[in-house]
Amino acid sequence: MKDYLELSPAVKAALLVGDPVVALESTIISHGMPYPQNVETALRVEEAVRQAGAVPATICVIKGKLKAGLTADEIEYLGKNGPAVTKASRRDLPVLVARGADGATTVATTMIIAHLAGIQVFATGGIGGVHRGAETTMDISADLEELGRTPVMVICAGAKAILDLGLTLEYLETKGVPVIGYGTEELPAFYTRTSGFRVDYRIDTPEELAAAFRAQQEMGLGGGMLVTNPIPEEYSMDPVRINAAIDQAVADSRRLGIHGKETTPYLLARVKELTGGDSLDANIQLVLNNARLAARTAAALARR
Ligand code: PSU
Ligand code: MN
Repeated sequence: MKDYLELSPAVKAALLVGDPVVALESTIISHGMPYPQNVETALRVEEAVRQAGAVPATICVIKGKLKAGLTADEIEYLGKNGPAVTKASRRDLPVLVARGADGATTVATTMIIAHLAGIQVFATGGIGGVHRGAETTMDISADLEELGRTPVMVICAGAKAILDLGLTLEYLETKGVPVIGYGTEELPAFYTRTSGFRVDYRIDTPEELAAAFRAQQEMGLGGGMLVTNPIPEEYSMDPVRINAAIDQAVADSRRLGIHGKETTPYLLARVKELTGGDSLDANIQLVLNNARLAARTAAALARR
């Protein structure tokens, strides 16, 4: 498997000596935000990781290679081509790699590649989950299965209410994935700090996050850990407004018969359209916030 992997010089050097590294995903660049804000954000997030004392490893598939650590040109390429780049989840990897093709990695695929590279901490915006209506569509993101099997800590701002948050938590419980609230008892809902659902545990420091992850792995439990970090108060959105936009987006996707891998990108883009630029600003700020926490947690894990 290592033959398929290509690390940037900075990532390789850091991993070799045990310095902290933070994985970052690329579907958020290609499918999660419009150009050029996607590229600007990806570069700012990398800088935030560096400022907080870790090496950023943005992950994607380029010409069939599983890459950890991208150049600014590679990030520009992913951002500029946007949805024309294949959104690559676990099931997409075999054919993309065999063809020498490109792919933007989802949370699931980023976890796979991070683990292969030896990276334990990964920061993103929101994860995929159980979609509303999944009891008939069976639309459940491969991100949840990956959290159940791959030993990477994923730091996000919770999940968007485009999903069924209650069912998403049930699924994670079944898979044995600890859901941690960073400084909160409540699951944050991406744009808002609250959702009405409780997390499993509240943890207040990067050191305790690191200790819990270390215990999970040393006991041989395997699987990942989900850390949900609420959006900073000053950037959080009005729940009534954002939830109205989300309900509208879900109704539109049903009317249009959107399904499969198109569902999440459609909903993300539609919510953005319906809320103007505000949701994009919130999105950018929460990713930066997660990147900083991930860097501090990776540093705590490296300090043992
Ligand atoms: N949710 C967001 N922003 C995102 C995604 C989800 O708020 O960018 C992306 C992530 O890459 C995630 C993927 O892993 O969508 C999930 O897609 P699906 O639901 O098709 O598994
Ligand atoms: Mn799906």
